[in-house]
Amino acid sequence: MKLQVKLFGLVAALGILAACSGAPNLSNNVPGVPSDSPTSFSQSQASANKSALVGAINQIAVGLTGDFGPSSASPTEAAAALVEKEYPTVAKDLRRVQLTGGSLRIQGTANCEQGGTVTFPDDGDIVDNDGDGIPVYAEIRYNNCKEDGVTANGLLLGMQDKNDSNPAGGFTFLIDLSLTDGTDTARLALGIDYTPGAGGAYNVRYGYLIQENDDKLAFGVNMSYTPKSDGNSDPYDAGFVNFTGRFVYKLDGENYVLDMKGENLEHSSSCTSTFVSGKATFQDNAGNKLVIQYTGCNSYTVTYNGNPI
Ligand SMILES: [Ca+2]
Ligand SMILES: [Ca+2]
Repeated sequence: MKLQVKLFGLVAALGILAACSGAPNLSNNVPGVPSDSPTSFSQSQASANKSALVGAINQIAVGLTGDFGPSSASPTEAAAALVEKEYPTVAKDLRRVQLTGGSLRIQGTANCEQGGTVTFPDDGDIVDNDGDGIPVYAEIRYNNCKEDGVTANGLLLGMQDKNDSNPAGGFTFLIDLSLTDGTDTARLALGIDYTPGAGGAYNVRYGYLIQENDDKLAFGVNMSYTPKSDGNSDPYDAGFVNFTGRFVYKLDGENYVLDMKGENLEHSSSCTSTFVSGKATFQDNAGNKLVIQYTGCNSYTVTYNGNPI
């Protein structure tokens, strides 16, 4: 399974897992569909912002290929890469607090350079009863950890098996960090709540939230994946994605909130950058629609109320 392989790689790279009594339910903290109310979205706004919206949909297609990012050894690097284009300051802060591979071997508690701690798992506490590689609960947590003038709190990484007696029981993955740098404050949350179904189908609640001072970028979907009936035994080389969700963009004076819908977006493992058919729709509070219609790998049209933009 691509998603699980991806997360396996992440955890293997870290080389550690933890168990924790009284573990929180990570699923509750996964950023879901944002609650912000949709706003108006004019044709000129659509033209000016279409690349960000196309990028958000293409990012889902890229995620299905199993690539978490160019530097999947580090969850903060993966998160930084995800927000690099829209949110360079947050990306920079994430990299500044990023731990080195060496220090990740430390178990227990480590002191941060300028105060505070990072709590790490203890190998001896790992619990994975169903042997699927997803621990019943694991986390790496910043506790007022100060490095390079940035103070970090929260989860650098959390993982949870939703049913540790069933390898097909699903899992949750969460990054949830608060960063402060002088008077600047930022929060980054990135989560995946995965529930497998029959025959390789699955449902995912996926979302991220990036806030810095008054700026906010948020994206959340409830998504289903259905394998394509292509005659082979691999459910993940081809399939269809459907979702509903919302996109929030409040950055650099630009401000819009749109409902999102994905319909029969076709994933093909031979295309690692976009969907190859199907459509995604962004709709404002007055029914105006920006539609991305995929016609092949790296081939799509973008329209606003039916007119190409
Ligand atoms: Ca497990
Ligand atoms: Ca197949």
